Amino acid sequence: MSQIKFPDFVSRLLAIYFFCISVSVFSQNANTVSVSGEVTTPLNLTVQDLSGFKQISHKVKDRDGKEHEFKGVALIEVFEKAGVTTGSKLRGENLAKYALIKAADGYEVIYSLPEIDPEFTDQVIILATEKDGQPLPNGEGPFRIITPNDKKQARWIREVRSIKIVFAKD
Ligand SMILES: Nc1nc2c(c(=O)[nH]1)N[C@H]1C(S)=C(S)[C@@H](COP(=O)(O)O)O[C@H]1N2
Ligand SMILES: [Mo]
Repeated sequence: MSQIKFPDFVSRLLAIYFFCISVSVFSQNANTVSVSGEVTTPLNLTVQDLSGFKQISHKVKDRDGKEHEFKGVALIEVFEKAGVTTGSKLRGENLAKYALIKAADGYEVIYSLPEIDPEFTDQVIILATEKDGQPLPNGEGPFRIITPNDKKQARWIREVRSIKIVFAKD
């Protein structure tokens, strides 16, 4: 009896083991946004983590002129949590830093830090997690950048996976 059941038990255990590994490998990146580079505290945030931040909404028109309400957190708050040079530290050489934002489809955009910092601008760029009261759908979320003052939507990067703070080098 046990001679027959033992290999069965082992193969089931292996199947569960590899299932768990693949779930963690494939879902971790899709469900989190990482903040890395020139930061004191690298972050890996879930939608759940961001729900603990102050929520900000922007009513904006999309590329087709249709109005949507996006909700999420101010990018500056995320940067402060990660220890990016913001506020009074955003001077001197730190003014040559930028945020490189990458999406699941390989699309990339950059923002300079003063575009994000409230000591330089009144625009509040958000890392949105909701659109019209719903979580962002597949292909758009779970995270999307919304830049209300940009006249083109090209930097409203969908499916954000990572944000890296980088020193511009020449
Ligand atoms: N990840 C990702 N985000 C993206 C793009 C893209 O190709 N990939 N295109 C951008 C461009 S050029 C525009 S105009 C808007 C279009 O947003 P929409 O699909 O919500 O209309 O998404 C922006 N965000
Ligand atoms: Mo576009």
